[in-house]
Amino acid sequence: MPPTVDYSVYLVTDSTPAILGPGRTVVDVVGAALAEPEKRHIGIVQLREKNSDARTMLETLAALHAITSPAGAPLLVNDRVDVAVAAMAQGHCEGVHLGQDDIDVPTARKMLGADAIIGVTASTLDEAVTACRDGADYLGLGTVFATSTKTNAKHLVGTPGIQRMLQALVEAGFGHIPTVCIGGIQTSNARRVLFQSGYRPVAASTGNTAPRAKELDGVAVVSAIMSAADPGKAAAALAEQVRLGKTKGPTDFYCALPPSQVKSSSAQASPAAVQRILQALHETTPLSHNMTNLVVQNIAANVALAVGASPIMANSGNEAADLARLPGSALVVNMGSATPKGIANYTQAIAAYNSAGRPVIFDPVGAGATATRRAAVRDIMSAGYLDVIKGNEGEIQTVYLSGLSEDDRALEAAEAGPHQQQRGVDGGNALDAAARRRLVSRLAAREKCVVVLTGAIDYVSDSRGVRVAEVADGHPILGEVTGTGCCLGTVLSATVAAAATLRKGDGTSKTGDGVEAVEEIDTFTAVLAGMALYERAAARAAVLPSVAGPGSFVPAFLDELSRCRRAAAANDMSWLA
Ligand code: 3NM
Ligand code: MG
Repeated sequence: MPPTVDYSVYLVTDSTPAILGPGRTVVDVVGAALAEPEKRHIGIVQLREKNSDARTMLETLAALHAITSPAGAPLLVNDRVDVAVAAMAQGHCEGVHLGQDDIDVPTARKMLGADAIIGVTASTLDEAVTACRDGADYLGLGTVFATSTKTNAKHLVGTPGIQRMLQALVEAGFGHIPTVCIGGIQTSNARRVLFQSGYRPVAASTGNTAPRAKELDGVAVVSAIMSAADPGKAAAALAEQVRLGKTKGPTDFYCALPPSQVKSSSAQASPAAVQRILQALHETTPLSHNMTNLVVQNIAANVALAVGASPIMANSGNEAADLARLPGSALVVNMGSATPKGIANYTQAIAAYNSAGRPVIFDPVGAGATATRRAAVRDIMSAGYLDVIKGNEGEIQTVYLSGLSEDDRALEAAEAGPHQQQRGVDGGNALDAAARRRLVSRLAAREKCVVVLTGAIDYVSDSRGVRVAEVADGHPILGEVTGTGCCLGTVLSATVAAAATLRKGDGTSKTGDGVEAVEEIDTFTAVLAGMALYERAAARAAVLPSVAGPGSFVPAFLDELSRCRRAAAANDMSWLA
């Protein structure tokens, strides 16, 4: 039997100068990375040399084993079963890692014996399940994100692809086989990658026997450690992010209800919870950082002020790190005027907010309209964790389809009807109520974030895809003023940021007036609170005697937003009735 391994941080070496940097060797860097063996930040090491001869590899393995062995980390060799056989005979190696073009697992097992660790890289469901059937001890799943370390990466699978592979393993009876993911994993994204990749079946919707959940056991990295100025510090930081990803997910993700208690039907925020969140908003004045389109800058800033937030309209990604550090800040990425430079700014800002643990609201404006925008959606979706995705039917459908494999897309098309080519930023109206519910729930469960599909009735799913709320408030006049959809994103940034201030570091609620239950203050509830304020204010303003049409509606709407928020802060919720 191979030894038990801690796969949390799996170091894969690379000796190319571009990765290693000047004046250092692989042995130097591995030595620095494992410098604190008692802390065991790295559980396993793989020597990966694509252009080295066997004799040199054996020498390097001997030098590495003198470091890895005292640290309790097994040492594997990439691709080369022949080198592994020789190194194991010398006592300098514990196994091999095989790609799909290398010697097959059963043959490698015969060559290396039952105690060798044999790992396999898998990019598809088939490869993953087959490797387990063949007797692989663990799997490396990827490529997760584009990486300059492996330039010939064939399949970029993203976190949804990892999730599907974990599901396939569970369903094939291989839920016990450890897995790591590889490709573009850094300290900045490890936490949310661990969280988003996890397969967590929705027990409530599958009936009697709940299938088992499966999480990644860890991450495999090259550049995150091999290129780090201080490899020991990098290993420690990465180990900490993996630990947090396994236990808590992204900082702002919070859903306290166990699956057995959540309702699969409608859910609404209680007036007490809405009041508590709006009061927190009023008292803390969270920063709403908008990276938004040219059309709505002014009205979105005014809406932010009206609901009690502090708006900053800043489209440069360079500013994001400073803004993300401010207490209570939240980011809105609205891709309405997306340009290639703009998209690079968005992804930079998303990474900064993810690192700071602050919420991100994504508004995929006009997502399906052009090939450029569809590409932008893919770039943004792979840039980081998005706490809330808000859009109309066409936009949400585009986001959903963009994360599916070709096969799954065909299945979806057969089930839900063909995806319409989106015209401009119009909503699209192909789906009935049941299909809209299913869409928000599936996208939310896959991305593990709150999803809002706006329309005459809005559908809001919690981040498990279990609770789907319907919001049927608002007024048709909102459709006669430009930017009212975008402004909802700004309001949601304010309420989600305010809700975060009501949570303690461990994610549970600070006790508040009238709201005892911790589940009341999750991101889902914060979104429902924002929508309640926005739509009720619109409905109230639209029927005022002073409002004769869209022109006079706008100032009345701003007044009502401000009035309702101030009333909530003063414990008066009569406006919501
Ligand atoms: N294998 P970095 S991606 C070695 O997809 C390797 O199988 C991959 O490097 C796969 O951590 C990869 O620097 C490179 O992105 C990972
Ligand atoms: Mg290989």
